[in-house]
Amino acid sequence: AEHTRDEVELPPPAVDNRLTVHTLWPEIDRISTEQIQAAFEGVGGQIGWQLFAEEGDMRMYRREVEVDGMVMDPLKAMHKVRGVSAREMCHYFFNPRYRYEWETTLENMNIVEAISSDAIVFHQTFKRIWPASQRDALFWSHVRSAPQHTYAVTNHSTTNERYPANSGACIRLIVTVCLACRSEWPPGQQPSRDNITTSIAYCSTVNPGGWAPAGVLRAVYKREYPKFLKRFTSYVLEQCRDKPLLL
Ligand code: 16C
Repeated sequence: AEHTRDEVELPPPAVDNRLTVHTLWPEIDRISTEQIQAAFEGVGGQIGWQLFAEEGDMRMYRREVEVDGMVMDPLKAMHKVRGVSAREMCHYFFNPRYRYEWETTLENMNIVEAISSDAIVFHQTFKRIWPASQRDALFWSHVRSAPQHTYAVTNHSTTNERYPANSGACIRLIVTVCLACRSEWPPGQQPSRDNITTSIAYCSTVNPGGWAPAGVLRAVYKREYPKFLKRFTSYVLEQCRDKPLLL
């Protein structure tokens, strides 16, 4: 059968062999496993999580954490989307081809190393937040499948000799992000665009890496995280419209 270009680039159902022989593999495997597990743990009953945004099925919580006066508030968001699969959601989040189309904080993105079909190292510069210095990030990104129709992308900061931190105009921020998605459909039915529901758990911790005013930073993320999740989910819905469901 003919394979569409999208189909051959979908997140693979099993870990790519080229990744398991890479020096980063033990770290990528450990952090991805931890992040995916934590992503689906609820925020209810856990002390310190505050709801700060709610719209339809989307809920966003944060914990206020400051280290030496720097805001490092962890974020946890839950959402539900009908009509797309977990694998499709993760495909659009992981694949750099689509990033400029949904990522509004981005100024520039470079591929530092294409490790495998399921792992890439990225260097990104972000739009400047006045009055702070511009930020950049260097991180690996890994997409994998997990039991119960789950796919997840984990992004975690790393280092690279060719991209030294704080050497130019940018301050290097440190990031750990996980987008975990799980699909469900009514028991006994065939999954289709009409009956599939995907639950999304998005967790993010950003260490600004250097001084940034706490008030400005909190105001920016309260606006930008909801904007990102709404924009990204509607982008994926739009991309998948009239295409066959890929599980
Ligand atoms: O997860 C997201 N995107 C992925 C692909 O790009 C990847 C990115 C992670 C980096 C997230 C840090 C973004 C910092 C941006 C700073 C500039 C924002 C300017 C916006 C004003 C127009 O995993 C989606 C990421 C959604 C990000 C929402 C914004 C979070 C702000 C957190 C505060 C950062 C401290 C900056 C210190 C000045």
